Amino acid sequence: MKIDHVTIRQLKMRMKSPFVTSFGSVQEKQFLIVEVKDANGLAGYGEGVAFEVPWYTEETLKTSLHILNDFLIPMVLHKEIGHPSEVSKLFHVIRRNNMAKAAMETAIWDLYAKQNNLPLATALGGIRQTIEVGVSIGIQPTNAELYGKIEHALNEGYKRIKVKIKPGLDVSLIRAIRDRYPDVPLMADANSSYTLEDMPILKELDQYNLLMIEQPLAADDILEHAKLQRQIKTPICLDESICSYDDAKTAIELGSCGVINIKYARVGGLTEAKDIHDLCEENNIKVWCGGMLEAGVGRAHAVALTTLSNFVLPGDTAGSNHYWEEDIIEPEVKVNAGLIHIPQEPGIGYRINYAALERYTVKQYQYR
Ligand code: OSB
Ligand code: MG
Repeated sequence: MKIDHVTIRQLKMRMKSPFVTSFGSVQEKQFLIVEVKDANGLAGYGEGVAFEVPWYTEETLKTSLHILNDFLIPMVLHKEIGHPSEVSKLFHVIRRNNMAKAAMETAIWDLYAKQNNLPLATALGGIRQTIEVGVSIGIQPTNAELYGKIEHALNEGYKRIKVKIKPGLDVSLIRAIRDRYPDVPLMADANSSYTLEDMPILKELDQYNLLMIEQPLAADDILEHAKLQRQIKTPICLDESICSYDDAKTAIELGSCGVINIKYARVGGLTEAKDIHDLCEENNIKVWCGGMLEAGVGRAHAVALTTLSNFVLPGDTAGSNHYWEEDIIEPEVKVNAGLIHIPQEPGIGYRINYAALERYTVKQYQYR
């Protein structure tokens, strides 16, 4: 396949409410949509999900634009690409910058699937017609507001609740939630806010029957997570620590986790995500699909990825209406009784809502 034309759009969309974690808050979200077109005008889409501030990983919206503009686009424009799985190898000469890479790599996967008249899920080797979905609830100003969000999510049918914790907002919060909802499938995400010094607090969480605790320690603490996992019963799920297949291999060998949250954007694209998925499957490590507060294009890629066989736990792929008044795809991603039905149309399976896309675009760059 050959790419004849690339368009990068920078979008600004306002979320229904701010999303707050241990590292910061987002409501006005700026992100990128990459469009790749072949000579026939067929288009594939990817989303660049880096935030404006480098708190989750070192990338930002601006570094993504720089890496795409100066390095990644020249590597693919007018070049012969055999298969989308070759793109991540091509990008190996550029270190890290995984979200920029994923924005381009996923767009190429979408185009490839459309050229071959296949749903992306099928092109990736997916086996599911429906996927199970949970929600991730950010830190709330009050417990009453948190309960309101939990109840809303449960009424909508979401299959598990993830809440954010941080030092000072942990044991008492989880205890309060457990008292109110004794049987809800519940997990906590610390977004790297603890150290091994906090072992007593993390041990105390063991009594609340959490499905897992996500990323308690720093991103580069793979060894420390192994030490922690030996001391606590609750399975550790790694998020920020796993940026590549090699990270996953190290974590598995050291016994740093029982679960991995796979985000294709954090690992550089769908091919690397699939490789990590396969490695986990061989090693009996369960995986689920994480989210980056994506709009529809990014969500669609996450939904397709989740159809692979070892995505056995509900993911963070909440429906479009969870975050947005209006999404940039049609139909929007819909969650019914906690399930998303996988679209059967070629590629990501959702059409672009061009009117909405244009309305949210604040900058646009063309490459021919
Ligand atoms: O840690 O999983 C995380 C959002 C932004 C950055 C990091 C994380 C999250 C989420 C939200 O938890 C997941 C989503 O619904 O997209
Ligand atoms: Mg996380």
